[in-house]
Amino acid sequence: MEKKNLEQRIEKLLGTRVSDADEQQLYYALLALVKEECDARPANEGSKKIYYISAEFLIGKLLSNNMINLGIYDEVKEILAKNGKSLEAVEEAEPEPSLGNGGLGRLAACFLDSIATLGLNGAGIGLNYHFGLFRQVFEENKQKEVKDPWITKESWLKDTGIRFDVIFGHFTLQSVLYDIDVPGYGQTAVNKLHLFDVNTIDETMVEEGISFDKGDIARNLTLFLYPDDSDRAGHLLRVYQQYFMVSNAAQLILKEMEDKGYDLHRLYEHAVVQINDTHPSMVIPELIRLLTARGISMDESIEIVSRTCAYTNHTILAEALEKWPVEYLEEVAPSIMPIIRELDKRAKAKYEDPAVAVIDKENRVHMANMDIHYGFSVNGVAALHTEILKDSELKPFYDLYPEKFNNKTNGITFRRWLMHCNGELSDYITELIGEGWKKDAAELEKLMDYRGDEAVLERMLKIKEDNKLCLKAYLKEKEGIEVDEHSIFDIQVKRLHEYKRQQMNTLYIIHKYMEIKAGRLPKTPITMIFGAKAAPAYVIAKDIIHLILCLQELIDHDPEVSPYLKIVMVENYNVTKAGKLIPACDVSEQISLASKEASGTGNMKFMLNGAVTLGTMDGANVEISDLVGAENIYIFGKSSAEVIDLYATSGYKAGEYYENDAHIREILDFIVSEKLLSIGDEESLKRLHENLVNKDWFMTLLDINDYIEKKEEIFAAYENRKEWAGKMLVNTAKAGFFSSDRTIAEYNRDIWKL
Ligand code: 26Q
Repeated sequence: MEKKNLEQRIEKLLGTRVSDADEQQLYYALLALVKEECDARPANEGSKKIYYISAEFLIGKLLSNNMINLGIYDEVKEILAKNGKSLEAVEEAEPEPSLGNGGLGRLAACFLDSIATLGLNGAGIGLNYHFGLFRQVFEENKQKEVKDPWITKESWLKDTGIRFDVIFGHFTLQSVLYDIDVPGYGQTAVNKLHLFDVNTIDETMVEEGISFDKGDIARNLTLFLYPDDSDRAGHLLRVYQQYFMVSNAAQLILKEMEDKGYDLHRLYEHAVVQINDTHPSMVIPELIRLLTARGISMDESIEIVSRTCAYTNHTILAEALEKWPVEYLEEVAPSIMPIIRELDKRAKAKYEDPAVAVIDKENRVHMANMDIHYGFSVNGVAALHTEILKDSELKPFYDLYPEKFNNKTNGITFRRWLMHCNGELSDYITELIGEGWKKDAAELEKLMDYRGDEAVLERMLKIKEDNKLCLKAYLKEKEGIEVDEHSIFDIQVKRLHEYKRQQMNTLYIIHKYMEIKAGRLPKTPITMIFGAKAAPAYVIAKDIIHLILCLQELIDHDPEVSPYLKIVMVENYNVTKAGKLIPACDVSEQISLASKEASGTGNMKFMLNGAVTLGTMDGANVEISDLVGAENIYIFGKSSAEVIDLYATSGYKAGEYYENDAHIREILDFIVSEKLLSIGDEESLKRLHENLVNKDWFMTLLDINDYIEKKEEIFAAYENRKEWAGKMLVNTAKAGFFSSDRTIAEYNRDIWKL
């Protein structure tokens, strides 16, 4: 970009002087500038293209990241500053697109950034949800869901003019394709995120909160991401969304292939489809359908598609492995049902084991099973996760197709999760080791040379303190919450799920509260920060949020405890808030029940920003632990092998821990104590207490004592500031492995072969 013209270009787009414009005007002008700049750049080319299909792309705000990638961020910041404006204030004007739930969606967004940054010919394909995930508000210490519109008159969306028909059982809808540009860091070419929508969508049909008529598909199809799925209408709507997404994807892919004049008999030489969890799995039968409709035989079509599609598994939780009743598919997508039956017939003819059937005895289609038989690659998202898939969860498949299985440990884009969210640390790293790490994250290892350098360690501590001050100001402004920047910032932010065990962290807080009440005070005050949304129909998850909020209120009003312990539950945790919280963190809570967190990616973001992990040997924590060494991480709890064994033998009984351990009993009973019942909702607190004592499916009590002990240990370690700074430095230095550039390079080397 013509550098000296930048200010003039912005003023032309503004129609006024920068100094005279407000933040909203500046946002729109910069949005237009970035879009113009992307338009002027070529697309990545190549004889083969990766199509990353995903029901979620949790892209977050794009302005600053796109400017970083285009190389104009610093200059725009300066231009604004010169005119008395701050880029941070302009960022506030951008609405955040919440087009994902959590890890899987955010991973897809990081991958798009890295695919573009590596200059690979690729595109994302998904849906243009008008409201995305709900916005969370707290009322009476409970989560309430409200819609979260993000599409304003001017936005990142560009109408491509491309339209396809999608034929459902009872009607046909026409799609509208919007594109969002994806510039890579330091690249001239730009990729696309393709988001399909329907032109009949009706935003006015949303009633109270996030409820709407689930039956009116033409008007509701792309209103929300995964609406409440507690009933049949909700399930059907999800299947409608999925088929709409993949039918459009398949039509777009074949159109691009035909436009280029490629021979569809050799589709796999020019296209590779990555199926992000099972949500896009119907792309397999849909592609087969379209190929047979073009005159290619069924045998050959199956062969072609099987050589084109690859599947990524993100979870071993049974409830997340999709199995759709044949009856639903008959209603939504009758044209692919004969193909799914054919795929099932062929699989059954080859393999008798009912565990690998595509259609099971209850007449449900197992999406993952279809993906594994009719795809050429199956990958897990962290080393441990892939081993668990091979050894237990997908063992029957591993026995059939060992060559298809591979691991791709997740990663994160350092452009957003360091350069943008933690400018001070980024600049300091550059001062120490040069610019190279921005293109090759492995170079962060060079920081290891400074482990014994007191001045460097001091500076690391100073930067952390500055970031804590920034967060303090942000929380004060946004949530009206006052925190002590001299306290330890202990943070657990992620979706609320029992397996992630926010409840265990909460039980620790009760423990600490009782300690303080008994006069045993922490050396340094502790601030426990949470951020988490619960699925609207997930009752126990909402009960846990309620407990955290009630404890927050209790402690805030207790002058004996509040100087030493503070709970902050941030409202509506999202990508933007993650960017503010992560740089300020001292202790990163990664405490899932071993074997249950496929990878985690928040753990990587915290580590990169110099937080020390308190975690179980689960997901990517295992790899973090290997990288930083035992002195620089705090690991506790039972191993995945022990946990898997406990499930297999039904060997865990929460009630026994409750009966036999007086301290555990005391902590748990506090949930239904007079003190809490006078603040909170009796039904909710009693239900949670009862669940923990009698069910506790994710084994909180199994690890609680170990956890309390380790947490005391990590807090004690914090007191030795110099040693702590050394741990921070090692964590940042070793985080290079978790760059999504590395992950994408591996996908390309082993799977996509572009
Ligand atoms: C499936 C069927 C019906 C309804 C909903 C779903 C559904 C929706 C979303 C199932 C799964 C998801 C999202 C899963 C997810 O985010 N998994 C996370 O993926 C990350 C990226 O690989 C990992 O780091 C996390 O460990 C994993 O939990």
